[in-house]
Amino acid sequence: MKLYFTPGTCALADHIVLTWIGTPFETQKVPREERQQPWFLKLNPAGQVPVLEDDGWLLTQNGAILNYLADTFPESKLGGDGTPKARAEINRWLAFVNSDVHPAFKPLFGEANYLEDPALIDKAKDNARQKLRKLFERLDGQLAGRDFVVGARSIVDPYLFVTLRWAKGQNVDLSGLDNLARFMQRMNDDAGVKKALAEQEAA
Ligand SMILES: N[C@@H](CCC(=O)N[C@@H](CS)C(=O)NCC(=O)O)C(=O)O
Repeated sequence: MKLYFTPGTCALADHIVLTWIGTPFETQKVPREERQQPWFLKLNPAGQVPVLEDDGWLLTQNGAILNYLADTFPESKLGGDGTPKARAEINRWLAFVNSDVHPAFKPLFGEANYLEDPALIDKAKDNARQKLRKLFERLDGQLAGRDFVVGARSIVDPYLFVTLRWAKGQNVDLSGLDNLARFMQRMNDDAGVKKALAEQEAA
């Protein structure tokens, strides 16, 4: 398997999951400016990471990639304990992170620049921060009494970890969200997380 990634992006979630699984895999860094180059657009016409290549087969969309990894390596239990309900809980929170939390960052990552007016852009960014605060409050509530989002470690946790790193970098107010703070610490202390981060930094 080969993972195409840009350091610090949502592809870090897949990098951590592959590391947790312990299967051999290759990585290829795709610098930000290369994502619109023809060679990369052949892999993903959307010009986005992550892309996973498995025996010449290309898979895009983070939710699909994370589920594919969980299904390919069921012994990892990162897709639950095999029951439909456990998997549905994982997919409920994976969708929350992938479809609600992740896109809410877009104004902070330049999507509001078309407004051209710096005051309006700042307004859009502040609005995004407020929306994100509410989304993270829900995740903080879900983490009450749980070490990981659904209790046991799963494919959701690395994705949430990535978005928390972005939140810190973009000054989203996470004050008082103690369950999230404990989760972040647990992830930062994790050997697999440290390994994936170090590999991305060195790439
Ligand atoms: N819906 C896609 C979104 C992926 C995505 O937004 N990737 C970002 C990095 S976190 C990216 O490559 N952005 C570059 C771009 O959109 O041009 C997925 O879930 O995989």
